[in-house]
Amino acid sequence: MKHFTNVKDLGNLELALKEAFEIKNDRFKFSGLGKNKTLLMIFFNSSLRTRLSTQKAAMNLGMNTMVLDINQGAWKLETERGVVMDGDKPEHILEAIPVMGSYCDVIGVRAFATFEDKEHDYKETIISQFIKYSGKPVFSMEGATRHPLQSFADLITIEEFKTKPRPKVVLTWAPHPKALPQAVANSFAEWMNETDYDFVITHPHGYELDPQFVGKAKVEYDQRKAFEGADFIYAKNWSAFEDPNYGQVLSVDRDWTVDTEKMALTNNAYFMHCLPVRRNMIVTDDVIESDRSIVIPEAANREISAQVVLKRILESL
Ligand code: AN0
Ligand code: CP
Repeated sequence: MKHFTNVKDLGNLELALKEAFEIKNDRFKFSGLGKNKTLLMIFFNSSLRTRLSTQKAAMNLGMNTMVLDINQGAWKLETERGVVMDGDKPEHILEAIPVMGSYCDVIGVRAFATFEDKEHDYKETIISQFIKYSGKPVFSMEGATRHPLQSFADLITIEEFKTKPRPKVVLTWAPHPKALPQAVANSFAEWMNETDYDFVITHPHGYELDPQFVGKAKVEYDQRKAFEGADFIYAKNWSAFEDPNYGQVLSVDRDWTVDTEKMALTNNAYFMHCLPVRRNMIVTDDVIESDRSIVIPEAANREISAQVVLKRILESL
C-alpha cells in the first residue's frame, strides 16, 4: 500500500482485520520493519489520540518519528497557487511539502475542512498536494472529508464487541456548539457500508451527509425509532453538508443528546464515540460512564489501526 486516505486503499477488509488482531496479539512482532525509517506527522489541526497512537504505532514498528504542528512554531503556509503573498503567510505549501518530504520516508497529514469552499474541502486539496509533491507515501490522519484511521479502529472495536454476525449499528447525530467537519461521520458510513452489518444513520432534517458516503445505509429521521434494537450506538456531531448551509450549525437541540432513556430503547447497545466528546451535549455523563460505554477501548484501537497502515506502507517501500 502506497497511500492511505480511504477504505479502498486497504483492500480486503477481512485480511486487514486479521492483520489488526495479529498485531494486537503481539504489537512488537514487526519491530524491525521500521529500522532507520522516519515518520513525519504534520498537523494543521489539534489532536490528542491521533498524535499519540500513531507515534506509538510507529515506535512499535521501530520507526523514528517527527511531529510538526503547522500554525504553532512552523511558518504559516499559503495553500493556494497564484496568490500574491503580501499577507500573514511567509511560506508556500508548494515549497514546504517537498522540503518536508526530503526529511522522511512516510508522511501523515491532518488537515480538516476549512468550510470556506465546499469544493476545495471535498477535493481534499491539502492531502492531495502532499501526495502529489512530497514524493513519499502519505496517509490521512483526518482529512477534510474522511478519518480512515478512526473508522478502521471503530471497525476493529465492533468486531471485538459484537455478539452476533450482523449487529445493528446506528450512527446518530448529536448536538455540539461549534461547527464540526463531516469527516468522521462520512468515513464511518463509508466503512460500515463495506460490512454486512445492519447500518442505520439518524439525524435531524438538514444534516444529510454526502450521498457518496451514505451509500446503502438506511436513513431514519426519528432518533428513537433508529435506536430500537440497536447493538451499537455511534454518536457524532457534524455540521450541515447541503448547500446553502455547508459548514453551518443548524441545531443545538439537546433532545438529540444520547441519554439513558434513549439507550434503554436499544438491545443493550454499546456506546461509541471517536473522542474528544462534549459531555451532556453529545452524551450524558451516565451513558459515557456506563459499563456499555466502549469509548476507551475504541480509542486504544487507534494504535492498532495506525500500526496496520504503517506496516503496509513500510512493506511497500
Ligand atoms: C474533530 C471532528 O469532529 O472532526 C476531530 C474528531 C476526531 N473534532 C473536533 O474538532 C472537536
Ligand atoms: N479521535 C481522534 O482522532 O482524536 P484526536 O482529534 O484527539 O486525534
